[in-house]
Amino acid sequence: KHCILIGAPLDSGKRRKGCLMGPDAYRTAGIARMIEELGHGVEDRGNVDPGAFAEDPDDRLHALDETVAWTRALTDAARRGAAEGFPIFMGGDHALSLGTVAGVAAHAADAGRPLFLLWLDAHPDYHTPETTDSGNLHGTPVAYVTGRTGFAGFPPLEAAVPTGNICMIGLRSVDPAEREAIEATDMAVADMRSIDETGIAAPLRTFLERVAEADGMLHVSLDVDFLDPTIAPAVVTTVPGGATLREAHHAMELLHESGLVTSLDLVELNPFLDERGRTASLMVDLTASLLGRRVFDRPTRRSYS
Ligand code: DIR
Ligand code: MN
Ligand code: MN
Ligand code: MN
Repeated sequence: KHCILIGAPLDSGKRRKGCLMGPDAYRTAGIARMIEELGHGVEDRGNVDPGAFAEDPDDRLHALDETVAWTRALTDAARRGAAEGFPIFMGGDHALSLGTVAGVAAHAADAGRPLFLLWLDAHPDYHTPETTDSGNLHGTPVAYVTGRTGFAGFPPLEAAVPTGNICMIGLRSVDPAEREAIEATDMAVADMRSIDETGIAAPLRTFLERVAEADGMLHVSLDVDFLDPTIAPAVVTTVPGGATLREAHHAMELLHESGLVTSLDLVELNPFLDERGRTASLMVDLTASLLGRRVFDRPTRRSYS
């Protein structure tokens, strides 16, 4: 595998700052060295530049113009990255997926293959700019990439991801408008209650079988708040009752074994809130499992330097 690290220090998807420090936290935690040690190629393309954008006028939608600029730049970077290797987008908050998923979907369309999307998150991020109460655009990427209306000002989608190609795992904070919209779709959804009942492997295996049957490409979007806050405290939107360390590694190992994953987002890490880099290191460890590291019963505070 040729891994392409792409930094996306986007911090405009919500009001609390700090995600701009994410890409350098992953670098400091040794993400490139880890990838090399697993026997893959790795190239760090540095950080994407969003270009010029207007100041936030403090409207109902927070930092709209800035987020649109990032979406444009990241769509391009993702489309190119997906054509050239296995892109790993180091965030940055979840608004970065407006661009990364749009770009990867455009590449999949170029390649004549369907794109599937695995959303590992406490939240479905299925608001449109019209339904969001918070005005925080990090709550909207899944609506954008599936082609929902209400995204005036955003670049038109090259290729939409069908809702039937999406699986969400880890949900436990869903706003009423999102719930209603999701229930009207054929999206596969495993909330924490269903993980309690079936374990995390069951819904993931079912989804991976569908991806394999369709010869699909698979983008994984991993939000730090998918994880329980006791193991991953460095995120502003912590929600209790998240995935455990073992559930998360198990999911990553199943993804590796499937051989289906073609791109990855690491989002919502806020290193300013971290305890000695433990959340950054955990995200790097999970990426390692996704890329083929097998043994995970090890101390989480490990150094790659
Ligand atoms: C919430 C938060 N649904 C909103 N979304 C988050 O602001 O619309 N996603 N935190 O990860
Ligand atoms: Mn604002
Ligand atoms: Mn999210
Ligand atoms: Mn979330």
